[in-house]
Amino acid sequence: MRLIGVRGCDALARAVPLASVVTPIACAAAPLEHSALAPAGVQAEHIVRLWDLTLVVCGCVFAAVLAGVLFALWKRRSTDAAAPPALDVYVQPEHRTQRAVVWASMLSVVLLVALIVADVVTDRALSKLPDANAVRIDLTGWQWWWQARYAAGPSHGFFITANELHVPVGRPIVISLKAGDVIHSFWVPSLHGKKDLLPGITSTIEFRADRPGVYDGPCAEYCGAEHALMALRVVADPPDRYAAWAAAQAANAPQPSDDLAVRGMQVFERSTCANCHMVRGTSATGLLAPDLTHLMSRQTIAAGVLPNDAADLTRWIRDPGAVKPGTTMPAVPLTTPDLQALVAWLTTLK
Ligand code: HEC
Ligand SMILES: [Cu+2]
Repeated sequence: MRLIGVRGCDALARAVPLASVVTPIACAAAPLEHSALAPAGVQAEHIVRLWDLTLVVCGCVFAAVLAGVLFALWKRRSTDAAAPPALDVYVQPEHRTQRAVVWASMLSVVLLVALIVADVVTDRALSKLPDANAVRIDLTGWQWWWQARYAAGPSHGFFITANELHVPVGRPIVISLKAGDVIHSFWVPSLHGKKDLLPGITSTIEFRADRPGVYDGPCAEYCGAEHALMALRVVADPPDRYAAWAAAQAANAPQPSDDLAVRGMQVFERSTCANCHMVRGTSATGLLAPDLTHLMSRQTIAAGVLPNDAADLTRWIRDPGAVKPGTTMPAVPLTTPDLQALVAWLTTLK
């Protein structure tokens, strides 16, 4: 049973005007998938099977109850309203009705127990994903963005990125979830159910993407004013593409070649940007904000709020609070030529 297919961009933008603001890039590139009913991995499949079973059982019970009510109403209407009420039922109990109630109650219990069993079986299946050869990622939720640290792999070193996870198709992914400030919730419905990120506690979630795609994961626990502007994206790539992406992420930022970009890098290094942001290969080593070493490899900035291009980078840096009121990134006073140079350099961070 698949009630909703893969979410079409145009249809989505029409149905939810805000979504077109929050996920502007999705429509230009691969469509963003966001449906627990169209699973893209084994964990989401277990969950959709449980959902299908629950829907069928509850649907049948609902239909049966409705049929019973309609039958009773119809029977009531067909009796003669003028006739005196039959009081003998109070003397001689209605054995047929009693039996029907007992059977219906027993059936309800059996169906509820069956659903509980299905629930437990699903839970056990979810915990059985083998984690040999897993990709390990530490994900921290911050108000209002996601920081992802990838453990070093056989072909690449440790690296940090933000808001966009890449994962290889067919390999288990083990994510340690932490909250930097308040409670957030990881929820990529095409791949798995929800898991909260709790301050002071590390939880884990394991899943596997079984087909390539771009999966949408809005923060699923109210975490403050910009909770709705805290999108995570999981890009599932074929293994070779993933390997190339990871190797590129682990490399240092390219050295700027033209004068404008060199000047932009100097502006970044000597202004407050470098206190919060890290760009490996420069003197900027801040860890309070998204790692910008390979900024341009991401499709969006500010956790899915703006497309990642020169115009929107300029708009963001000039006044982050206008785009995302309450964000901890301040508007850093810069002259227009400095800002232009800065953006020119940022766009070289491929
Ligand atoms: C006080 C710390 C702080 C300072 C200073 C700061 N930023 Fe940020 N920056 C942040 C935070 C936090 C975010 C994430 C905001 C969000 O997505 O909600 C961010 C996001 C960004 C992004 C988007 C990154 C992404 O992948 O989404 C860019 C680009 C950026 N900052 C550039 C700059 C530049 C350039 C400067 C200096 C002019 C600067 N920042 C100064 C904290 C800071
Ligand atoms: Cu959140």
